[in-house]
Amino acid sequence: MKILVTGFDPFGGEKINPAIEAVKRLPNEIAGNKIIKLEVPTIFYQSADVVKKAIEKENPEMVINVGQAGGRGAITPERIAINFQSGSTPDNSGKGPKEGKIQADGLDGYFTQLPIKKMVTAIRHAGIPAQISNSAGTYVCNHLFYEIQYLIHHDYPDLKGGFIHIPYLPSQTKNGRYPSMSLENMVVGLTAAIKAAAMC
Ligand code: PCA
Repeated sequence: MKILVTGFDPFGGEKINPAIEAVKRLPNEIAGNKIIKLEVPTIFYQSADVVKKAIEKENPEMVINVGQAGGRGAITPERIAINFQSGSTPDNSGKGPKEGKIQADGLDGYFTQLPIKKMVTAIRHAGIPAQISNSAGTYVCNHLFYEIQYLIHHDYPDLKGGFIHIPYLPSQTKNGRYPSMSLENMVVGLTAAIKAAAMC
């Protein structure tokens, strides 16, 4: 199977985003599945355009987007993408989102096609904290997750899509005010999650 794995670039004044750092360090093959890695700009609409182009070009069977969720203490596969965007932090274009629906004719929400329970179990078996998340927020991560789900439901019915949020790196914890995870553990956890997803 061909799996497209994407990671966001740094945003919100951070110098680093663990998402792209961890994605870059994934093996090129996981349990016989080819891993295609892609950096995505943290920009509403543009992020989805970049991923859609990669889907057209590579025609993967699965797409997993990875983003940073500062403040979380575990690797968190997301259950649902919601048709709403808002947020006061400007994206990397310097603008905030236009608050409201992402797609006027889209469903209120789309559930991931990925086996998130099995992925959480696999990450934990690898010794890394993990739990299901029921909200990817309303910022660029949920926007991308929703746009890819909308694409799947309209144009790619056989494509499986999902989103994984990861914690801050130790260097980003603002003097220990937030939990963090080492890059090595993120790579181990994501690899276990991808392997579990590909087996279903
Ligand atoms: N996290 C942000 C956007 C980019 C990223 O890595 C989010 O959770 O929306």
